[in-house]
Amino acid sequence: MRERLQELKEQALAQVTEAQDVKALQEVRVAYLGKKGPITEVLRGMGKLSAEERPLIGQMANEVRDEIKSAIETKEVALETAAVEAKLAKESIDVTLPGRPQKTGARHPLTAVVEEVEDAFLGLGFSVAEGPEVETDYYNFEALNLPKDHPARDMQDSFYFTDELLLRTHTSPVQARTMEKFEGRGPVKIICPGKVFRRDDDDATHSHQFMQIEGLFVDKNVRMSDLKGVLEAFAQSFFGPDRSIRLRPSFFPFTEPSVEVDVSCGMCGGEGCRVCKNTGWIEVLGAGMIHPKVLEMSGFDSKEYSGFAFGMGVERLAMLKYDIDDIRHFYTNDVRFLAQFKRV
Ligand code: 2U9
Repeated sequence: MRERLQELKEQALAQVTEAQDVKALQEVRVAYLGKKGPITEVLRGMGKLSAEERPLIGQMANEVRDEIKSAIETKEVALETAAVEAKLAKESIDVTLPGRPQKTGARHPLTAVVEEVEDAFLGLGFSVAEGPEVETDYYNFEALNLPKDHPARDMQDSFYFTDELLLRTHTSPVQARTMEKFEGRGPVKIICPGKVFRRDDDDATHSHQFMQIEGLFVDKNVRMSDLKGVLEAFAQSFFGPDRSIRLRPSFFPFTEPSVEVDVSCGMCGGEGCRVCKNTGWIEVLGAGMIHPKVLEMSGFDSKEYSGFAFGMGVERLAMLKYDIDDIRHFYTNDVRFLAQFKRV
């Protein structure tokens, strides 16, 4: 029986040494130490032994079992450690390698310009207001003193859905809607950026969809000098502190008096060059004192309140600021164009 136990021990330990994975070890465990294994069998057969031999064989069987068990455990730990080490080696990262550059996007130049204009006006106490792109005839035209026979109301010039609904042709209806909400009590001091739509053939300077920023300030005692001060502060914030503005008479149905606002040319400093067509000035805005009829239609008493309003095209601002020669660049999404507006 001693020889049998010795033989079992050697066989088991040899198999433990050979085992390449935990599964093989498990098989050795079951084969030698399991309930139906040879060592259990030896222990069961001890009844047939003499009284002297029984404790000796019993002790030996226990020792063999413990030795096999401990060999399995030691090997198990070794296999697990080896597995972890192999995994770590496979997944190791060389932190000294140069990183892979990630491609980042950039704000669209029109978004960047809208945000710059917003910053300038927020600094002057204005808030940003928004409204629907699909408008009613009333807010788009009627409330702005655009008479029924005005060319802007021509079916050929606007995108109509029905007689009453169209894509807004300017952001002015947002201002009319906002004034209405104030129920005749000022001040109202807002700018309204957004997309507008006009039936135009697209070319280098025209687009059937473009962006506008309009604004107004309604309160008691608002004067033309307030208009000039605000627009000069805006021009200097957006184009640079060395710029000045000038006003020229104009006409809009929603303002009286109305003006065109020119900004001094940044290229030649007012001397005259190709950018300003030798005039020293560049036209950038339209503005004026809000027509009393428009104030009244939006619920303000024109004897008590007055206000100024202004409007500008965002693409034109961007084209002037970044020397872009074709409005279609903003809408064709060529990354070679867009990537130039990345902030570093
Ligand atoms: C209300 C009252 C008055 C908005 C104004 C302009 C002058 C103007 C154009 C400039 C270039 C639009 O993008 S553009 O074609 N805009 O010249 N806009 S005053 O006046 C308003 C608006 C709303 C209730």
